[in-house]
Amino acid sequence: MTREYQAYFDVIEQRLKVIIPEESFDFMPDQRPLLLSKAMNYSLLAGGKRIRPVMLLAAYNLLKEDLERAIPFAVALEMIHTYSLIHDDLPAMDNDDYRRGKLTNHKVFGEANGILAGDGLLNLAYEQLLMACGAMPSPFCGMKAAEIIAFRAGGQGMIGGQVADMMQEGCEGDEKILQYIQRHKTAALFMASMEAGICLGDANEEQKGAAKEFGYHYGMAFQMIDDWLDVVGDATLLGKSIGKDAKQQKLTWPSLIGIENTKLRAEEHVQLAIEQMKGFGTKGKFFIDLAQSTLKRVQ
Ligand code: GRG
Repeated sequence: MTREYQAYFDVIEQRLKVIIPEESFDFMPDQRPLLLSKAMNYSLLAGGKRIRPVMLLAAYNLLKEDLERAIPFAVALEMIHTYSLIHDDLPAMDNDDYRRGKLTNHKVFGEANGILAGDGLLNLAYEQLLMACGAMPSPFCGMKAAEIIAFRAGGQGMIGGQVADMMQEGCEGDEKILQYIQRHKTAALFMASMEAGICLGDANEEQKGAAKEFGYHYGMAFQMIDDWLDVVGDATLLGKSIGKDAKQQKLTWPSLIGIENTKLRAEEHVQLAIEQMKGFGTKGKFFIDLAQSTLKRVQ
């Protein structure tokens, strides 16, 4: 973790730790039951890398210095990501026992509470976004950033990618289908990080386009490396089970083009991501290092 990444990471952690207080509010009006707060915090505070919110803050910092304005958007994005992991791990989806090095949410709290903890995080994310927009002197850019996050997380984004991924299990796929799945299931939230962050920084159209493309190429490389690690990674180091893609007959890059070509393709996406940072001068270095670091996981 670079010093800059650590600084963004700390800001996110501090905010996430206090957002869902674990007090005994059972049966008090307008309060969450303690069980729900615990289930939401269990996954939210389970030690994620916080890449998406870090990217959102760093994208904002490409253009603006203060961070405060962007923090609620970053926090909301991490909540959406965490809800998607909780739901993805459910028996009806990927049926996983471990996530972030711990038992999955439904393994600890039961399936129904797992679903509801995910729902709770998703709703809290939108509450945060709306509150942040409401507090802005001129909310237009906040509303645009919130719209981007909603779009990329929704049916034309992450949820669509997840549905396509499940539709494809056990079927013979091709590159077009796999591109669709990974652009939406994985890259969409990275695109949201970059687009929302830069939008909050009052970017021009060219800057918005470059940030979006960075998110896309970074996300594609990220998922390719994830697929690669699912074949040859170490479950203890990754904090999750491996070999699941093959067992579930998932359409992945290693299954379609082979393990070596997957790595080469990831390298191409990293290169394309880095090129997007040309217009940002020395400020783009954070993202260049970030893109290069994805490949270090397979070296
Ligand atoms: C349930 C709507 C819905 C969507 C699920 C996120 C997702 C879509 C599925 C999770 C499984 C998966 C392989 C997703 C691809 C993205 C990915 C590798 C997520 C893990 O992200 P990291 O590595 O995790 O950033 P941490 O724990 O560090 O946050």
